[in-house]
Amino acid sequence: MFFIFALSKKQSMNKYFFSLLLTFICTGVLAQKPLIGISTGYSASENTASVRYTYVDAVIKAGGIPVLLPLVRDSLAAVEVIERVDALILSGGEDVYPFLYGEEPAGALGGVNYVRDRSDMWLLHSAVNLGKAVLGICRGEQLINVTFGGTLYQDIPSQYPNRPTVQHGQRSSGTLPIHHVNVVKESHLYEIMQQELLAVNSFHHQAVKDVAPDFKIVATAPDGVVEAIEGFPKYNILAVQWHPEYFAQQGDKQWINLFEDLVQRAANTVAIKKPNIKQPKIR
Ligand SMILES: [Mn+2]
Repeated sequence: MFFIFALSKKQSMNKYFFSLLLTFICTGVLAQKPLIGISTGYSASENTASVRYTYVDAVIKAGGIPVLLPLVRDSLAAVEVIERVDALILSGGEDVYPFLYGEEPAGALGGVNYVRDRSDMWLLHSAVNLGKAVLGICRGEQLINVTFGGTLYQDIPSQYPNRPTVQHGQRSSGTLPIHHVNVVKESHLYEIMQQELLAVNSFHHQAVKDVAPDFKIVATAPDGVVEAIEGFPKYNILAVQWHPEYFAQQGDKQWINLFEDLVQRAANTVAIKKPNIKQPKIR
């Protein structure tokens, strides 16, 4: 608008129209910054929706606009929300409800939040149907695996074969990497990170057991625990077991790249006609 007001009366109409055109082009460029929806945690007892600020800052640093998504209570609400964002981050949180992958609860199962499981599954289902890019983080990764037909270890320390040899439930700050992961070289994750060995943080006691059809394991911890899965080329989904947003918030360029990848994938939406995905059905 400054250009328009700065015009003197002596300037020709051509210049006026040129300035107007420039304003529209600038506005158009700014409008292309993608909206990145972030699923939030839900507390029934506190009546709140919330998410750690690390996610918000990571998206901003990657050039996206973070949009916090509160719980959706039906599939239609999920479609309405996902239609308006360009990509979805499924954030961390509670254990996934074991009935969703056909198991009875193990003794060491942590707290579950079925209302949130259902909401996240509807959001994911909508994102896949509408061809929106997805990044799953921690619980988000586990929920993606379960939604597409995979299973989980409900509790690594008591269920993982031969016992895990590295600490997955770290007791130090999330800004400190606590174990390494080996990245599969033929993977989208490797294309982003350009490294076969990554140092990551770890705040989980559950992990992927059977990987969902059409997904592949793209990173594992030294003890073999699954640390990342992806659904390319069928699904526009990358999911990691660690919390890259802590490192991105600190300004670590390599980890900001992971969120920039989501921002880039957000611009490339292709609708998939018949997703092979389960609807949550619990009685
Ligand atoms: Mn871990």
